[in-house]
Amino acid sequence: MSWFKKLTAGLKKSSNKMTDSLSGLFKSKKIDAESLEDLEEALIASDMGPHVAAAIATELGQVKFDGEPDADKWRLALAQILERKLAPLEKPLIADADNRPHVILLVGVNGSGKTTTCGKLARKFQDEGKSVMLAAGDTFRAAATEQLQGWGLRTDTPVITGEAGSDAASLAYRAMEQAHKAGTDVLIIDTAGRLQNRAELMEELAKIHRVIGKFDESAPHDSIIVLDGTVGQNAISQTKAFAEVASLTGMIITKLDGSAKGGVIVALGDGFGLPVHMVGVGEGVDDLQTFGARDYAAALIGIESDALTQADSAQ
Ligand SMILES: Nc1nc2c(ncn2[C@@H]2O[C@H](COP(=O)(O)OP(=O)(O)OP(=O)(O)O)[C@@H](O)[C@H]2O)c(=O)[nH]1
Ligand SMILES: [Mg+2]
Repeated sequence: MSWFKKLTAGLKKSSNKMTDSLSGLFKSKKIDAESLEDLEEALIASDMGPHVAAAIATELGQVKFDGEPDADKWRLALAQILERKLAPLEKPLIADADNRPHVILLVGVNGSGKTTTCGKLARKFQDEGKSVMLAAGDTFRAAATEQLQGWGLRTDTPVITGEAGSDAASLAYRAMEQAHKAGTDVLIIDTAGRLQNRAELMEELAKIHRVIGKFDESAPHDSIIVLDGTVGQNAISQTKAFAEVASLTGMIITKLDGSAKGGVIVALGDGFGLPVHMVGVGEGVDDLQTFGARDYAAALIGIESDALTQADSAQ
């Protein structure tokens, strides 16, 4: 299955919910206050947040159509608005060859998909011809190290590990030394999942950050929060909390295959000024894709991405 098909299939729960509640609106030839309110509710239900949903509904109400609007025209107009909102979030994850190594730190709450994303990222950079090293910075559980070692085997990537219960910051430092010595292009550091309200665990993250910076003051070059795309608005408070301690530079949103809350990306884009580097659409090593506003907007509304490209070139 192509990545776009996977994303569209994955976001079906989101787009169905939206088109269901929009069907009344899409049938009508003109938009009245009531149908705009329905639209707003549908957007909120997909987890865009009330503020963004209201802005989008207002914008759609002001669209001027050539001739009579029909369901397809409404849908396209909405997708265009979403694409414009999402476009500033696009920023591919690039490993700078001047960094030896380029260090990527992955943080987030328990189970958001950090370890899996480490494995997928290793594959991505290897596909680009870069050498990669993984660091098992989740030293809380022995099973976490084994899980990352599994990804190391699958992707043929060396994994730096420490004893269970050992200091995660020292491990990160050691991993940087080894990656530097080996001339590795990219070092990806996994960390233990932590709830944002556990102050001592959040402080540990700040320490990992500081220690990495001692080896190379420009590192970590990317400090990325991995967010579970099915949690909806909770992703907002997670990002807020992690941004403070981990100097976040970007986001990766996982589990968008099968999320009814795919609109949350629109809300995340509104609040933090952080880009969405990539999105996860499955558990396999290749199920990680660079985020594209056009594809995402189309998938969220359940139309073909080509429809947006054609509309764009027709203007
Ligand atoms: N469907 C789907 N599942 C995913 C995706 N990314 C991760 N998962 C699954 O989510 C579960 C948790 O993933 P992990 O990578 O272990 O998450 P984590 O953030 O490392 O978890 P902790 O280390 O416990 O904090 C696993 O079952 C993964 O297979 C995705 O994009 N889609
Ligand atoms: Mg993990």
